[in-house]
Amino acid sequence: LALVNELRTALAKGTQLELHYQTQHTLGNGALVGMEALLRWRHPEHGMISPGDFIPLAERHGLMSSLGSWVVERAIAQLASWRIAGMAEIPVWVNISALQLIQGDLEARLAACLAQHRVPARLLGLELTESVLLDERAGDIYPRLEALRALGHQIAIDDFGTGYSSLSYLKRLPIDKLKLDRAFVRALPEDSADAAIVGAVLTMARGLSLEVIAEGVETTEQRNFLLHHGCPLVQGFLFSRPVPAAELEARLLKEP
Ligand code: G
Ligand code: G
Ligand code: MN
Ligand code: NA
Repeated sequence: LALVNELRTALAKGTQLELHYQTQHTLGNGALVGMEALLRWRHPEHGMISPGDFIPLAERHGLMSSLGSWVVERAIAQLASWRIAGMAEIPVWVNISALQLIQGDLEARLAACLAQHRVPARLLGLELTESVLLDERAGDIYPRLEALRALGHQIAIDDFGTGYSSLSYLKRLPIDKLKLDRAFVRALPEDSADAAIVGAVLTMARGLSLEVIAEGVETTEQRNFLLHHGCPLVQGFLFSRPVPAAELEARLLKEP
């Protein structure tokens, strides 16, 4: 209970929360093409707390919607300051929780915040997990995604392959990208079942004109397997860990 009160205070003051950024690359030439914003809580006594630990707490205590808004606003403000500084324009992807979608005013909030900061929506990608997409409390997801894409956002299915989305969903939903969950990447190339699954997902995605980004790529063997099987994009410790914005700025200045 003490921790949740501290989280409430941190949110209100906006001081201990940070977004870290993990880069995303084209597999062929390693070009920087995107980054995922990942929430961090720098607690004065406990050190860095992972969202895996405090997001469930925020959900239980009704803080998730303010936390989600904080993330979106922080990411947009960061994009704005990078734009003003003349950095390369690299899209930032944020994780959207079920609650943010259920609330119903996500589209309006995003549009208002982007307009306020003069940031084009194409620079803010939205990652939704299969369970978020299938959450019936959000209503018919199809027009919601259409509206977000009409604003200019790109949409990715996060942790793809670990949820329950059916293939008919994939055919129907207006999305741009699949983020192949790192569970399928971990044992590549040795695990023949994972190799078969990854190969099949890549083939299917090509047929559906969906981009695939493989998550959790840690070794050159994994990278080579993915390259050989035509995976276009990667994210993982082999390329970069999630880092504070300041650490990324040097690289953004260097990119063409
Ligand atoms: O960065 P890390 O591996 O610690 O993230 C753990 C989990 O927390 C991941 O599933 C990630 O998607 C989730 N996560 C990280 N940042 C956010 C965020 O801003 N919003 C939501 N909803 N989830 C996040
Ligand atoms: O669920 P989501 O995909 O949003 O979670 C992203 C999380 O995955 C981040 O917390 C990040 O720290 C973690 N991650 C990113 N790359 C790697 C990697 O190469 N290996 C491992 N083990 N974790 C990773
Ligand atoms: Mn994600
Ligand atoms: Na994921």
